[in-house]
Amino acid sequence: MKLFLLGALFSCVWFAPFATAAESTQNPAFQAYTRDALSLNGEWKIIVDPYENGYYNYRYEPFDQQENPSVNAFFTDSKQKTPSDLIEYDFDKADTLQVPGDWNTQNEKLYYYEGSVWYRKKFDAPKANKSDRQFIYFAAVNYRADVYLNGKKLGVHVGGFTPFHYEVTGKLKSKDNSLIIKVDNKRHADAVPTLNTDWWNYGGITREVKLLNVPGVFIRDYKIALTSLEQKTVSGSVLLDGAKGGEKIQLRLPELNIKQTLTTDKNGNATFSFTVPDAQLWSPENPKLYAVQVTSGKDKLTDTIGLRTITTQGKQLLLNGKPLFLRGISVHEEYSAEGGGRVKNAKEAQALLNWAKDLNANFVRLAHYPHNEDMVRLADQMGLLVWSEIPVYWTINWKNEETYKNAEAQLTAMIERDKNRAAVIIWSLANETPVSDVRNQFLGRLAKTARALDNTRLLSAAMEKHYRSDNPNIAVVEDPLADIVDMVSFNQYIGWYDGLPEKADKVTWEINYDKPVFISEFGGGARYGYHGDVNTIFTEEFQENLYIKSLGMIDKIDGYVGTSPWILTDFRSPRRLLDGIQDDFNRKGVFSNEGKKKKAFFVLQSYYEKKEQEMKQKQ
Ligand code: GCB
Repeated sequence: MKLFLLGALFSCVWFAPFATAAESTQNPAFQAYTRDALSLNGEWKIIVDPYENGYYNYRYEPFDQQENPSVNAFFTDSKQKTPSDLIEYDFDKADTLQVPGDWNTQNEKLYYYEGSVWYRKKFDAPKANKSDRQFIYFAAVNYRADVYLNGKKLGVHVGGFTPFHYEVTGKLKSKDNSLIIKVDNKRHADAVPTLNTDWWNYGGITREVKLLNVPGVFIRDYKIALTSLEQKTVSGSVLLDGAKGGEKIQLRLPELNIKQTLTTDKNGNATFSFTVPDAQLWSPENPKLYAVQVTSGKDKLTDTIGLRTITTQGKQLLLNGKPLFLRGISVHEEYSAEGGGRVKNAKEAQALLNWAKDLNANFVRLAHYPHNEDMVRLADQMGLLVWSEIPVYWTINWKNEETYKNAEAQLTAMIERDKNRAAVIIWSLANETPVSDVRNQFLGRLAKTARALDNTRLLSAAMEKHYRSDNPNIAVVEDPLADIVDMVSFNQYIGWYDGLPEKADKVTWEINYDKPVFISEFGGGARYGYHGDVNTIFTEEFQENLYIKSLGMIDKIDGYVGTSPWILTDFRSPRRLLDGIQDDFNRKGVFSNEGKKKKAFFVLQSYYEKKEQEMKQKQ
């Protein structure tokens, strides 16, 4: 009896509405992008299940905690054996959705849906050697994924924008495997992000799914960076999974004539360091990438990497030791030009980055969560510097340790995935979070984690301004977080939420940190094609004037090293309900959601052309 009670108590804790950190899968880094794999993208069967009928029995106990789960547990993927069997679902007859993809823009009935949808994919396992190992890899599922293979649970993952994987060695059948995911995008107060955001909560398997086949001992991860600009030293490490120690690894950068043989320690780890005196450094002007080949035993991993350093010196930002000005633009991972929502392939990512290039940008702030890997890899190729952030946005339950663990897991997964991308120069910890002791501690802990994982990049966070109490025309940025980060970044909306654009003529700034200053957001809304005078809100002229005034103001800020105005394109938000103007879109894009240029686009474009010339003259 006691045992039973204990069990009941345990299952209450276990089935909190959002997965606890302990429940959520631990996800050690896994460099999977360039590996050959069986794609599990394409058409998936789906069952929309708002009451989670396929998950809980009528006593609201999860089926997957029962020894003999009912055939009505959806993950059993059951079929009638006799005509009298009562089975109340049938994946074979169910509707379908495309993966990758959000469900909201694929099916009208799901436009506003927040809840659970079951996804099923059937596949045959590819032929493999006996000693090989298999992994199912998800590039991202928003927000919670309960994953089952052939009726057995593989695990739970929370967090909508980072990759995770499960080893399935020995769990695959040669034919007709059933992979089932319950995807749940309900929002929760204790989650990251929390209930309130200014973007659409797109649900679904939003990024690719694949089955990887690797040798018993394989290259799980590697890290490489230019660690000394003066000596041109490149260093890093390789991690073998399944290793005992003493394994040999070959590391090659053929174009630089680098051939190194490394030996693993007992944890399968091997470090390296060498100099590349003749290497070209990566920069927006010359985004030079070098091929890297890592081989060990039967395994081989290939990649391309850029070599550069990013540092600060007082108020200066330095790329490869030279002053850098960030001609930026903020970007949501959304491509609505062809009706779609979340970016679902490299072509859409490329379209967004091409628009940024058209602005003459050299920098994209990928807001407000880690974007897909295509985006970051394309930025590497196109010479666009990147700010990457986690969805620690507005209000977060700072006091809850589970919330902290969740944020830390997302930060870790973001850094682990993109640590070899030269384009990424900044990890951002948070956006517009109200100052308090608990928040400072929370973000302080995140900063420590980020620095321990990666000491070759800068840390920042989008902070806020206030006005001096004795002078309403002096804006101040003062935040304990500014002491922790490398670049003082803040969002400000003078001319939109804060007075009319003319106000920018009067305001001056007090930012007392010996650090570079970056304006991570400013902007205002305009409906493409809506015209009027500069004081008519939501017209292109209003937005154009706001850009002229804002750029004039921020240009005078001491230590100013760049900006990423809000935002590249109009994007869907449930907070933007004004009929005829917003129609569910935040209209602050310099492009419309169809990719049409508003007047403000041209203001920013010519400002960036001017800035580029100024920087060239200085060098
Ligand atoms: C902000 C937020 C951003 C919003 C934007 C707005 O400060 O960081 O997520 O979308 O303002 O449009 O209000």
